[in-house]
Amino acid sequence: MKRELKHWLKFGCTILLLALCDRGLAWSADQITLTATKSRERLDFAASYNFDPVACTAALVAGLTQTAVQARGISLLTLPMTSASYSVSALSVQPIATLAAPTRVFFAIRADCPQGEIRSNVEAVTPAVSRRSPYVTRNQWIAHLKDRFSLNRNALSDRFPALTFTGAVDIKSPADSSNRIFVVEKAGKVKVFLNDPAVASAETGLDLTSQVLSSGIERGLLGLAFHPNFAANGYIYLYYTRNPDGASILSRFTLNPSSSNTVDSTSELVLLAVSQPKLEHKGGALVFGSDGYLYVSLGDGGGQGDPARNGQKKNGYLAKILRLDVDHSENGMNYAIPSDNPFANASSGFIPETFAYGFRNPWRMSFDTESGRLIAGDVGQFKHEEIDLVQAGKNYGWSIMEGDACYRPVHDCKRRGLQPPLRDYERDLGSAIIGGYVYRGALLPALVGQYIYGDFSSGYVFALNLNNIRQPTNSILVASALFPAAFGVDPAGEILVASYQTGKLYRLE
Ligand SMILES: [Ca+2]
Repeated sequence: MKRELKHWLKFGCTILLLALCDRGLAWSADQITLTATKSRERLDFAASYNFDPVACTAALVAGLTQTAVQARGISLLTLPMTSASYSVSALSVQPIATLAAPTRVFFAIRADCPQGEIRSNVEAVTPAVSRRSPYVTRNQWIAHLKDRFSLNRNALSDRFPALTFTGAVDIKSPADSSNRIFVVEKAGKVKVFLNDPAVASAETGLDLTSQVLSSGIERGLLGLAFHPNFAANGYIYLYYTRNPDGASILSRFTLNPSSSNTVDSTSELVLLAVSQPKLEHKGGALVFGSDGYLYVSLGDGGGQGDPARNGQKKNGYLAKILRLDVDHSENGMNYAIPSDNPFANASSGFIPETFAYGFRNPWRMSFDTESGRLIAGDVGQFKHEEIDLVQAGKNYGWSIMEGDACYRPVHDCKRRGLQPPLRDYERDLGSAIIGGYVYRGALLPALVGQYIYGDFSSGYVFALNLNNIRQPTNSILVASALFPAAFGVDPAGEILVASYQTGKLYRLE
C-alpha cells in the first residue's frame, strides 16, 4: 500500500513538473527553501527546490556578508540537478560549540542553467553561542569561517556524466597512450573506460565479487597498480579481502591478450596473503616507485586503539608499508626482497619487506612524479588525521602517538625516534583522511606542487603546499558533502575525486 502511494506521488509530481517544463525555466526564488540548522556542534545548510532542473547545476553558496553572497558567493556544494524536487543537505561547519560571539552567516542557492543563472533569496543564520571551553574569541571565529569560505575557490564537477560507480575506492590510469581510466569498486569489480567526458559507459574489466569479502566498510577490493611495463606485459596488481577468511591478498593479474580492457580472472598469481585479526584498518594502497618496486600499505588490522599493539611490532606485515621486487622471486615467494630495503639484512627482527612502519591505516598513498616523495594519508583514531612523508626505515609512531599527539600513554609518551607527520588535523576539519596526489596538471597552475587530499567525513578537499616542506601550509579548496573515498589523476594529470555518496567521479576545477 505504502509503495503504491509512493509511486502515485512520484507520478503525480512528474505531471506537475511537465506543466512547469512547458513554461520553460520560469521558476523563482519562492520555489526554493533554504534552511540552516544549528546544533551544539555543527551548522547544517540545506536547500530544497521544486522546479524543472533540466540541465541545471545547483550551487549552494555562502559568505560572511549578504553582498559577498550576492556578488559571487562561495560555493559550498555543487551538484547536477537531476531530479525535479530535491533536498540538498549541504554543509556542516564545525565546531559551533566553540563560538564565543554570534556571527551571521549568509547563504543562497544559485542555479546555472543553459538559459542563464537563477538565484534564490539570500538567507542568514546566526550560529549558536557557547561559552564553554575551549573559548574562542569572535575574531578567531571569523577567521575560522573565512578560512573555510574565502579559500573555497575551486569546484568539483561531474567529469563523466554518463558514468556512476558503486563504492569506488581507487582510480588509476596506466602510463601508456591508451587514455584509459581504471576504477576499483569495493565489492570486487574493476571498471575501465576512456578518459572522455562524453564516454557512454564503463566496461567491467574484472569481476572478483565471488572471491572478495566486502562486508563492513573497510574490507573489499581496495587497491590497484599497473606494472611499470604494463604496456608490454599487461600486469596489474590488486589488493583485496579474501572470501571467506578475511585475509588481505596481494595478487598479480594479466590483461587478456584478445581484449585490451578485460583481465583474465584465471591469471591470478598470489604474492602475499596476510591474515587479519579484525574487520578494520586494511590499508590497501598499491604504488610503484620510480625504482620499479611495488609499495604496499597495510593498517594495524583493527579494532579501535590497536588492541593487539600491531603498530610497533617488528614481525608481521601489519601497520607497515612494504617494498617488494615483483620482477624476481626467491625463497619460494612470488617476489624478491630489494637488497636496499632498510631491514633487508638486519638482524633487527623486522620482516625484510618493511619499508616503513608504525601506521594505523595508511588508506591511500602516492608518489609525487616530480620530487619522488612518497606521501601517505594515515587515518587516525579519535582525534588526529595525518599526512606522512614516508621514508625508508622510519617509524611513524602509531600507537604510541596519534598524529602529533601522544596516544599511549596520553601524556609524556616516548617520542624519541618517531617520525612526526607532515600535517596533522583534528575533528574540526574531519575524521577520516583520504590521501591524494601532488598536483602536476595544467588546469590549475596555482596548485602545481601542492598535495591535494581530502576527508571522507567532512567532505573537505584540501591542498598542502609543500614548497617549504618544513612548514607546509594548508588550505581548503572545496567544502563538499560528497564523502570522497579516493583521489586519482587522469591521463592529462588532472585530479579526480570519487564520491562514495553519489557514485560520481568529479574533476577538481
Ligand atoms: Ca603517525
